[in-house]
Amino acid sequence: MKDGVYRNTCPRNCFGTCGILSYVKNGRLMKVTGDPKHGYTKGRLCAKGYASTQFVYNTQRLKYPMIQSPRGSGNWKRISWDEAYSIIAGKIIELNQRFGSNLASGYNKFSGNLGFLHYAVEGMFNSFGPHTKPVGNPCALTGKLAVNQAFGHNFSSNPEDMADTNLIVIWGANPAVTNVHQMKFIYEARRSGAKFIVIDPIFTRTAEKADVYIQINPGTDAWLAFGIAKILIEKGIDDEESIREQTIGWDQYKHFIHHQIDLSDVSKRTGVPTEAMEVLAEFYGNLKPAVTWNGLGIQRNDRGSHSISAINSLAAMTGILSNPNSGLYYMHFDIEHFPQLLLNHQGPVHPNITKSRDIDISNYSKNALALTEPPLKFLWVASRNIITQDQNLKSWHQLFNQLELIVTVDLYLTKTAKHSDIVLPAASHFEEEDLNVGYWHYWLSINQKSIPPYYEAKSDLQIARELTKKLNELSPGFSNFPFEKEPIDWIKEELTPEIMRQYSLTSYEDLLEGPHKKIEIAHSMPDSEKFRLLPSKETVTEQLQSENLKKPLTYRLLTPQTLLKIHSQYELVPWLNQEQTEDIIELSSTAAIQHEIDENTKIEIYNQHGFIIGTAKINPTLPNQVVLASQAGNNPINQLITQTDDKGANGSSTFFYDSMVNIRKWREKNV
Ligand SMILES: Nc1nc2c(c(=O)[nH]1)N[C@H]1C(S)=C(S)[C@@H](COP(=O)(O)OP(=O)(O)OC[C@H]3O[C@@H](n4cnc5c(=O)[nH]c(N)nc54)[C@H](O)[C@@H]3O)O[C@H]1N2
Ligand SMILES: Nc1nc2c(c(=O)[nH]1)N[C@H]1C(S)=C(S)[C@@H](COP(=O)(O)OP(=O)(O)OC[C@H]3O[C@@H](n4cnc5c(=O)[nH]c(N)nc54)[C@H](O)[C@@H]3O)O[C@H]1N2
Ligand code: SF4
Ligand SMILES: [Mo]
Repeated sequence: MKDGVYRNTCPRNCFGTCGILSYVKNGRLMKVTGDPKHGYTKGRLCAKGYASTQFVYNTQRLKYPMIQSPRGSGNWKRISWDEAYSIIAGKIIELNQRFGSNLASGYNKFSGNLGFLHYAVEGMFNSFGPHTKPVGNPCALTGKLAVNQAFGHNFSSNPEDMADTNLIVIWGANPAVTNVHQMKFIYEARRSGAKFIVIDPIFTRTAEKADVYIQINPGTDAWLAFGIAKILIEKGIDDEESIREQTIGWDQYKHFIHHQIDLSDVSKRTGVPTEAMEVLAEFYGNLKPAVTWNGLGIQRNDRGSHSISAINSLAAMTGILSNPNSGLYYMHFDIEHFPQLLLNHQGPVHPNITKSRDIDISNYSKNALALTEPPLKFLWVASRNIITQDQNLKSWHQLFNQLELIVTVDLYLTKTAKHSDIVLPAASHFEEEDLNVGYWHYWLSINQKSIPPYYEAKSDLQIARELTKKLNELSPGFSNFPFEKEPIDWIKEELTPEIMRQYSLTSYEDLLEGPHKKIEIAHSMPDSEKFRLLPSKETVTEQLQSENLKKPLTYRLLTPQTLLKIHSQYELVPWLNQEQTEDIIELSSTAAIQHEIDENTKIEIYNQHGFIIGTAKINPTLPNQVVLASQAGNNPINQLITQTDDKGANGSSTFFYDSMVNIRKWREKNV
């Protein structure tokens, strides 16, 4: 690798998808800066991005393929890549012979690296023919479906435009922690006089910056949106005729709001005083253009889709459809406009089995355990830390017991890797080529290979290529993965003439000069479409029913994202020392008094799935019914979280923020 400056892109599951400049000398990454040509991130990174050298050259990174026996013993032995491939390919082929197909082989992959070439995992499995695969999205599906239902398509406004608005209302997002670049645009709007409102059960770092903070009971946002709508409708809507024209269901919606919504009832459910609703209605009614932001936080409970539908309807009736500068934000799925050739690679046809066995990733372990003929026997884990990030961990342990071979590809020996038979060291994004597109902003950027791989690390694509060769060596024609294709070939093929037009590229090389932005960003409504106002009476009845299923334990466990990690990633980076925050459990002053708990003492939170010990922090701003804890760490909080079998009203996503726990002082005898 030549000395010099390279263009990289941070591939984390993060709103930033930041452009990075990497400074390389003697094959070593010396430092990184933000890429000033990235028009959204504008030359800045977050602390995690700036700590890239420590992420790459971390003594705890995996250097070689390793095998442990027995599984879980910690008795790891270094093996060569060839040995690893022989064992893995041998198992896949043996299972194929035993069961007559590859359905006993499957993978679990999510969001460790979101670059296009990381779909090599899916491509590699597709190349064997029908197998067992995860479908869905444990992070964002509920909201995605709700946005689709309302607008008829995926839609999220252009984030740079947020600077030019007069009102910003954030429902359940915490950008000061999760989307740091966006704060710049919010501050810009505020400097020009915009009002900034945050609605969240927790007084977050974002709430600290707001003009108005509304503390809401978790899972009740739909009611608050109905309450605001009621005040607005009763005051009289200015341009009701155009709302009627642009929407489906206006009269029904208005009738519902007018007759079924009672403000004091809303106040009881949401915990929001009527005066606060009046203030919000005043802002929504008078300040234009206005921005409404559906955070991912509001859709992590079983009423998430209702909340987003109700908020979208409020945005629709207050200007999003008619005022081009008003914005509605969630996240966009423009990656789906690309060919995604690795993801969509077609494998060989099986004589009897027409398609792969899909299992919902939000309930993967339970669904996988239910599979028979054949049961799942081989699992490949990539870009995924199941043990810290997924739920239903008891079923996961049962599933692990049933599996004959577990392979984890990762940069670090994660908790999931420790439950595997074989670990394979993954390359960091500086050690491989890739192409990245945002899911928040609309920029496309390249990721150059800027340094040689750390020890024997390889990219997921390179692993797919090499495993394919081994499979075909042992069983000719087993896989049709196009292993001869180089990363650059895959990248160039994503850049179809239509994509080049959309991102105003004349050739791939343009991206080497800097990121490119999409020229036409979808409007809220195509001319032919109408916004579908919700709720209907049925959805509200359903919501009421789900509220009536009162959970037995008292405190709702909220475990949102934290500033210095991306989920379980960056924990081991010394510059981002996380030690102090790791086992902190925050509770309200009232809960502390009730359970006679003092600050900094050891406490336990528990439910039917287990218990977690931590250090109490009394947070006087926390609602009484909420306990707050961080993800990952040594003792992952997700042990207390399970997914209900109920798919919710709108498909399936994960209901991470629906878990209930109780609190007690820690005493040795509890254990
Ligand atoms: N630093 C950092 N940044 C990240 C990540 C990370 O791990 N670390 N992860 C990235 C990923 S994958 C994601 S999905 C995003 C998520 O980013 P956000 O959209 O900000 O979502 P969350 O962090 O899940 O939750 C945001 C807020 O929702 C609140 N909330 C919970 N329930 C409710 C409710 O019922 N109503 C309301 N109004 N609020 C509620 C929580 O208290 C929390 O403050 O962040 C991304 N960015
Ligand atoms: N309690 C609770 N749990 C949650 C959430 C919550 O709010 N509360 N949030 C949920 C959300 S929003 C999300 S998005 C999920 C995230 O769930 P995951 O996607 O499982 O989260 P990460 O911790 O980012 O784990 C990704 C793993 O991929 C590895 N990795 C990074 N780059 C590569 C690569 O190039 N190749 C390979 N093979 N591996 C790589 C990382 O080292 C890491 O171990 O977590 C969910 N879990
Ligand atoms: S973690 Fe997010 S904000 Fe930080 S550098 Fe990566 S993409 Fe940018
Ligand atoms: Mo996420």
